[in-house]
Amino acid sequence: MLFRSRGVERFNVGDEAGDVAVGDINGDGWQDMVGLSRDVPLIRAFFGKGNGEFELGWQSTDCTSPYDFALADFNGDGHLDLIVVDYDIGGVRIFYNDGSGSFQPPVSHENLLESATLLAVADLNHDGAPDFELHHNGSSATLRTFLNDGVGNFVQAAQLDDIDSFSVSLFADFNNDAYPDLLIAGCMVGEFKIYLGQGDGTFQAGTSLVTVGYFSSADVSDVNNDGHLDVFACMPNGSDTDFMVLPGNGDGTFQAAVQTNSERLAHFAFLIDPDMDGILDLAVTFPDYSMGIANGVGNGEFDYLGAYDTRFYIGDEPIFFMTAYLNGRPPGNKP
Ligand SMILES: [Ca+2]
Ligand SMILES: [Ca+2]
Ligand SMILES: [Ca+2]
Ligand SMILES: [Ca+2]
Repeated sequence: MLFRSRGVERFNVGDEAGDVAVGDINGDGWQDMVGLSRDVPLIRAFFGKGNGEFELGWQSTDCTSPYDFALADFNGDGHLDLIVVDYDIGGVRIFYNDGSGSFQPPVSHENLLESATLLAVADLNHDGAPDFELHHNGSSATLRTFLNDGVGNFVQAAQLDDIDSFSVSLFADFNNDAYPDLLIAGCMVGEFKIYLGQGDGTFQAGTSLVTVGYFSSADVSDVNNDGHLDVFACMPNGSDTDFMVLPGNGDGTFQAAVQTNSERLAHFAFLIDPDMDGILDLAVTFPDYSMGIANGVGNGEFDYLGAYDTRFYIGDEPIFFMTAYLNGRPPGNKP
């Protein structure tokens, strides 16, 4: 596997940049990127040219304290819209896409959840319209879900009050009933819980899967290729790092954790398949701001030491990471 760097291309979204979202915003078939800065505040979209290059396509300062964000078509017109959590209004602002890659001034939904900082988007009731959950990262956390009527009006469906502080949340269908389930894990205690979706935006009582202590990143995918979604976590612990995979059984239950123990420290790790052999590998970032690829074995274990053969420098303190087909259409031309 060979990554050919064209040099580091930097896309400035200001200080205190957060995550990045990828999707075809302007409808030309190429993947575009959105990023934001909390401090300025500033939101910017960069349009992909299909060859790995990007140009600034749109920007807005129409937000007071933006945190998390995502791309989804909230009004069902076929164009990806941008939803941004705004801490100051305790809610979200939705920038509707006019189809050319320009977003209209945002529609604000205020007072949905005080101090909201994080969101996840999924179609919770399977009606074709994306819904979302909001929660905040404080000492006591609450999570609320909101259902979309199909044109961008939202009503609260559920509230979970026993959320761990500093938690991540991911939607995935763990029991194969087509309704998104919710995985919530608190980064400090490291308790992973799933809440099975009931198809109406509400959930069954949470089930604790495992408690691992501090972890830096978590993900959901079928790591061991048995057709069932598994849970992944990267757990740096001072001098070395454990990678954990909880193999799912496809019915909402999980097997005992499979762990890869390393002898060296990694910061973050994310599941990707850069060599496209159908086995998920790990993109691992290291304390010297380089990253490498740890090859997946296919059973939930990883060849961690291999990551040292593929290291390349990416820049100061990488904390977020994602992969996408930036220089071409995804296989099968999936959206
Ligand atoms: Ca839309
Ligand atoms: Ca829905
Ligand atoms: Ca489900
Ligand atoms: Ca699996």
